[in-house]
Amino acid sequence: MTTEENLLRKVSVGWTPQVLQAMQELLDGGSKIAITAHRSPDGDAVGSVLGLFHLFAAQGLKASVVLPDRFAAFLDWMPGAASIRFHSEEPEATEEIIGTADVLFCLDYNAPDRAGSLAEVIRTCSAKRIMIDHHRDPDAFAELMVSDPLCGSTCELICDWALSSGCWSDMNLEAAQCLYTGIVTDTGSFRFPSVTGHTHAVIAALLDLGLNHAEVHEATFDDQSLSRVQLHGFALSERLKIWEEAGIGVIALGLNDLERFNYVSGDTEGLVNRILGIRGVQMAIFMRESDPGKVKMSLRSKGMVDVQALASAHFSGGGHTNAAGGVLLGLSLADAKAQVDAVLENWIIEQR
Ligand SMILES: [Mn+2]
Repeated sequence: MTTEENLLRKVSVGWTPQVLQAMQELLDGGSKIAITAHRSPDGDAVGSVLGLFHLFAAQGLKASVVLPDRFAAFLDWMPGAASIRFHSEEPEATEEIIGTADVLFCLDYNAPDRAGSLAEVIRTCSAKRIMIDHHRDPDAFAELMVSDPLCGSTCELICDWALSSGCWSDMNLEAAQCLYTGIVTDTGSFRFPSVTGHTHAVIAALLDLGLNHAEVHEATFDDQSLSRVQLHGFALSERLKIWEEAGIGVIALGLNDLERFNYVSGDTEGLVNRILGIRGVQMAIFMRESDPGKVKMSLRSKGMVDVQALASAHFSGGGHTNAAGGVLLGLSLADAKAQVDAVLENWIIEQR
């Protein structure tokens, strides 16, 4: 059995022959292709849109990549990043791209709302929508859906598409670097339960193509500003509240805290995982005042502790069992903290 045949046995069940054929038909015949991902794009969002972009390019297909807003600077190094257009910066031009597309790829999100300011044009455009995603409870907004909540990243699903559609030979180094980045970032560097033997087999195949994984890690993780590292130190030493018996840790940062450390978008990424790294902590919550009256939340957990349920019930959010996000609107940071405290007190009682 060749490596490729071996890899094929475990590709996501989302890639049925029917879906593969329907997608191929949409790509054939000079269709105008646009690729999108969710707002506040993370490594998996940027990695999957650019990975697909490079795979298409290798097949002679030109695609436009449009994101709702800019991603954090630690992803700027990714090949093709400079060709991405942002709705926050060019609203009319990017709506035109999506509005006139024949095929619209919706990557790493499963409801138009997750694409923020692009939601309306995604919902109303005449393009055939192809959703490729791994979040739970998808909206049925796309004509073609590849939804696999058991898969650790959208980038792995894109690798699976390359394998199952027979275009793995188009996997160039640019695509490999982008897809590797998304898999690494969405799996917490291969540590989350969603990682499978197949995940590692796909990574092995990318390495065999000549991918320099050490370079990717260095570019992605070892290029932090001093003020960002100091903000993390401050947050952990001055703003962390631990609920020792319940195994919960909460950090809340206000606009004044962020200003003090010259905060730029992405600077608090990973902070929630530092909380989860504390012995005995089962649930980690990070709160950030993003505007007056708006507090964004990141939740992480270990094992069976379901932060997705908590986020969707109380914080207008969602995600995965062990990683979720949410938001509190119309509250000062102090009031938001009080509300989170109340929710957690109830949650602790329910767990008894
Ligand atoms: Mn993802």
